[in-house]
Amino acid sequence: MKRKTSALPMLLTLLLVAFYAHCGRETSIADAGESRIHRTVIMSGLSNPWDLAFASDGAMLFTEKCRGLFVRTSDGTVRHLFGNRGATLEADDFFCRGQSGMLGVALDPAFAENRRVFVFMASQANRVRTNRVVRLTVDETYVTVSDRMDIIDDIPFKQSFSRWGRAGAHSGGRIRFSPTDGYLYVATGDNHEGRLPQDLSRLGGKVLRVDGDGRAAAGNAIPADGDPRIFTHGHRNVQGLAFHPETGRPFACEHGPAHDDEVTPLSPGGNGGWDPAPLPGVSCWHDYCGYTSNNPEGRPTPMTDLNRFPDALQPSWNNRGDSEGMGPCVFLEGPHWQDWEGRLAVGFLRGARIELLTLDAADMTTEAIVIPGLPSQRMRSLVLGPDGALYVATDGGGIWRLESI
Ligand SMILES: [Ca+2]
Repeated sequence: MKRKTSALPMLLTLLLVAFYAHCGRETSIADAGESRIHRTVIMSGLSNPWDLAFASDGAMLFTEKCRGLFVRTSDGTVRHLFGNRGATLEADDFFCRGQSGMLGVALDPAFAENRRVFVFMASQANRVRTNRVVRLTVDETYVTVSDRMDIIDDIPFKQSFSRWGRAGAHSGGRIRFSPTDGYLYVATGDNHEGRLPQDLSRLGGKVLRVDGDGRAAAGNAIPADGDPRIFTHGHRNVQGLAFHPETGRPFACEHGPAHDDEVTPLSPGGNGGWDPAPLPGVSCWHDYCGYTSNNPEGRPTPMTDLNRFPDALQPSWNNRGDSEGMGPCVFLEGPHWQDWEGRLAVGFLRGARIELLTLDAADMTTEAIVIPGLPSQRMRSLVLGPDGALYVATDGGGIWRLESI
């Protein structure tokens, strides 16, 4: 896209980059006359950090995919709260495989009073492994963890290797509380199983909406024979959940196959229009057409099939012709973001960047820009901190703080 440029801001940018390069781990980048970003490395050397959540006391909780849940308290102390051996509360059933493990983390909206933490994790408690949403209680000093309750224990997990990839693929895993309705939204994936996204009796390929006990939210608008916890269906592998700062509307940010990563505004009962099952006359390995074609015409299986599902949820944005591993997303809130306030920040894995989308009143994207000057990393988690800064977890093992200056 075109960006306003002139010699002076470009020169200032170069000077700032040169200045901060001498300051060690911090860099500061100007977007050619737009908002500026100052980056600080908060933590480094982590093992696949997957998600973050902040408490109002300054504590940062984070997950590592193959180790579990951790906290970094306001004095900088790091504790392993939940997961593998050595954690304050060990979970014998926890394991990591492929894309799955300890993924999303969210704090109860009333965390300051009830101390409840929620995580999304792979579990082998039963013969058929599943993904679960687990609720924990952490004391005020972050020393004890208790009261494990598995509020959702039946999110499908890909059991074994197939032509399409390893066990544990396409689990979704982001969890977020809506600041508007107070419910917990849970993103799940299609497990490389063709019939899962359109199957309203099972929880894969969906966005779920439940209360803190795992019960279906009121108003989920699913047919009587469907699972009442389902908020939207027909998804491939939702990796990001965000809530519009003015309307509260939930948005899903989703991996495409070889094409069409999508950002989709959601509505109760909505169908995302992904159906990787073979249509009559078509055959696909393991009955999964997610990387090929589900239709006799040979068109790639669409991320949003408006021919078959004319009422499907319309994506706000997609990167037609490519998939770059869209991951997390969050709206930038607060006047300190200047002209970036209200934009949707979207992180990419293979694409290794963060884009900012501008939405119109109908939630459609009118402009996308890249935050310039950030290191090229797989962006795994984006969260706004209580200080209004944007925190980023990368597959490279770092957690960054980005502030507008
Ligand atoms: Ca879709």
